[in-house]
Amino acid sequence: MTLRRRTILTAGTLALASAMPALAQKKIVLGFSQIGAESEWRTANSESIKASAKDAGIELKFSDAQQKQENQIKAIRSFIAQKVDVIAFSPVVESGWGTVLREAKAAKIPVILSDRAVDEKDDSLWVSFMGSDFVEEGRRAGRWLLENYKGQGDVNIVELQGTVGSAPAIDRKKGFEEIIKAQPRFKIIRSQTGDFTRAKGKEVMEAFLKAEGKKINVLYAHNDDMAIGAIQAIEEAGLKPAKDITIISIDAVKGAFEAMIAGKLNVSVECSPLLGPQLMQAVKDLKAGKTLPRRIVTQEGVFPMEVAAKEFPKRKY
Ligand code: GYE
Repeated sequence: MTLRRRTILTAGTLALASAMPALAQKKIVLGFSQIGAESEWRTANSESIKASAKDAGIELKFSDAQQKQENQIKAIRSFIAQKVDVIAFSPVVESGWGTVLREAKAAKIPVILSDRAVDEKDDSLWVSFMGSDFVEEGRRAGRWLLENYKGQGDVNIVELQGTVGSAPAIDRKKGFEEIIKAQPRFKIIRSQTGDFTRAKGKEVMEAFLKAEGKKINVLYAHNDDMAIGAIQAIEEAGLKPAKDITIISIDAVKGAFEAMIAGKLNVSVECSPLLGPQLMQAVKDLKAGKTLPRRIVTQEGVFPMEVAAKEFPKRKY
């Protein structure tokens, strides 16, 4: 009796062991469609995703859309054709995703939204959305301004918006306006897109300065890169950034910390691009049959100029 059981056990163990290499070889495949490389934030986000896929042993198919929605749609279709296990993407704009998301759903491939949201009524088209609360970031920028602005009288604000139609541009504007409307002396006198890039941020700030000159008291930029471009424009116009014009931006990338330490940027509201580890965890959880939370919100802070030098060595992006 004892002997027989031992024999059976051994045979079972052997069968399991021979199946192991085949199981171990079958890696989870994740297709990720990235927006592009428009900002320091985006570069850090891509690096985070690539590094954490490697750490997690997930096979990553990474596609860069060069900021074009049509390229993202093509990438997603190719992931469907390749039968990847999971698709994740950061939608450049909010609208226009219904058709391709229905194709993924029909192919039974789960979709995770990373960083930015879509504007689609049918929320069964994605399993989870992970990323920042952009409306709250806009509110934080607005609150900092109301609490810290020293001057008297009317406050003329110029706004550099992110990519037209993108979730962070829409929401950061909304959250900021919601807060500043409590004090009517704070007025947005000009608002235009700088497409989240340094070059456009500089170009549009030059136009603002030409049109409004010394009337401008505050610049609110939807990301650090545009603020950094604008700082150049302000200096070239013979004005002192962060002194003649108070500058508020979002992301808190290293470039912003350098600008704050140099006394040229007043505050940056944090938006973390380090979404890779939580994305890989979510992919693994999905494959293990778990249900993901519908919304995973990133925890973030606000960094004014006064703390920049102390915080800088701790920054990871
Ligand atoms: O703030 C900006 C980037 O979607 C949160 O995109 C992201 C934004 C980020 O280009 O720098």
